[in-house]
Amino acid sequence: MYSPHTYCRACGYAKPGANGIKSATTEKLVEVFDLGIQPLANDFHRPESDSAGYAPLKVIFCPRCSLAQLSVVVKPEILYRNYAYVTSPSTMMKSHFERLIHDIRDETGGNRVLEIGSNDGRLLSMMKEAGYSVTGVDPAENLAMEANSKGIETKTGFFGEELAGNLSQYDIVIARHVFCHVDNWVDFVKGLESVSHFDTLILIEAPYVGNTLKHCEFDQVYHEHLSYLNIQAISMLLENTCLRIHRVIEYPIHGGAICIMLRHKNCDIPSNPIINEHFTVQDWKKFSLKAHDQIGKLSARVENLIATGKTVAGLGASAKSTVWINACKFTRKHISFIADTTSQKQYTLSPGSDIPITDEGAILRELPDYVIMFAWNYREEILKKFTKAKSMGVRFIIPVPELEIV
Ligand code: DWN
Repeated sequence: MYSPHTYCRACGYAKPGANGIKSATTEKLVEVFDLGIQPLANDFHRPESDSAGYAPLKVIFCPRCSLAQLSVVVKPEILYRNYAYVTSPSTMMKSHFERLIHDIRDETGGNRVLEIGSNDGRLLSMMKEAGYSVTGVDPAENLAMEANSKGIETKTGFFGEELAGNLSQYDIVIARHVFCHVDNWVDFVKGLESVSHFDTLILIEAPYVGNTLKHCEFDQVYHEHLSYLNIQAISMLLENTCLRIHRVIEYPIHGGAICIMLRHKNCDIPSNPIINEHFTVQDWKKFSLKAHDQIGKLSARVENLIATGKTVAGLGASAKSTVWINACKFTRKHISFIADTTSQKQYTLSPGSDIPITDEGAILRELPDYVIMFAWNYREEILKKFTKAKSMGVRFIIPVPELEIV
């Protein structure tokens, strides 16, 4: 189900035989954060079917390029062949896509778009409406079928050099929240080189490790997220390729993401100044202490609420919710249900627990005393949506960046 990951996928640190080190290297990646053996964050399954399994959830740190990465790689077929996460239909996501398309237009007049990890085609549908010619690639058969049924041409498969060889070249290549899910970055970048020409704009968007550390967003650590993106690691990864970092933009989506724009080295459009960053083992050790403190705080708060006869539910069966629930060892005794808009998650169980996922209407039907907002990254939109429930006494527990009750 999973294999060990022992050397840096960006700069090759600790890779035996790399950089002329003939014998087994004495270099070692540093363990910085450990949540123990955990279920797969998106393994929402019906009570009668088996779970996909469990794997160690541990972050290791590269002292050369500062890339934080997981100590194991779960087989991608297990994680993505039938994927439960669909791009959010939220207003916040729509606004983000409008901003992204605006920033792309600012950079290039190109029209042919390839999106890698295109999910159900939500972004590509918007770009098609804006006049772009669009193609998607996604390994999830269920999502590719959904996108194709909406008229968004989507190829099923894992992007890399081989799959890229069957594609043409594009003016714009987008990889949103997929690059950090990939184990073999060298192969992925070879694929990017193959589908791009000297004038192509490439966009890699991912949660930024600076925000993960700053706001202690430890619930972003799960088996899909093999790496926690920093710029220095990308810079070192690209050294022996025909690509360079062109511009970095920060976006508020998903708890604070960055979009690293790449261009070909022989493209004469000048690069923009890059964010200065420096992450250390100490930053991660501090993060780990804070994360375990946050876990203790939410766990104690919920235990206290149920001990005093209060009812607690959840909102947002996100991958992040799975991390919280298993780290706090919550069961149905603590959280009676989690409400979610995603149809394929409803009437399943939260991975690793007996907590049922149901539809959002349950909040108004059951009127729990408290609701843990596991989709805290959509805080404002959710609080607006549940104004009526709040007026009827429901209070929201927001766990990130600090435990807060509103
Ligand atoms: O990288 C990834 C990010 C981009 O998305 C993937 N590996 C998995 C996924 O992570 P996530 O599941 O934590 O993403 P979200 O978008 O934070 O999940 C939000 C969940 O909350 C969804 O299941 C939808 C649900 N939701 C809801 O029920 N009511 C969301 C909103 C805004 C709502 O009003």
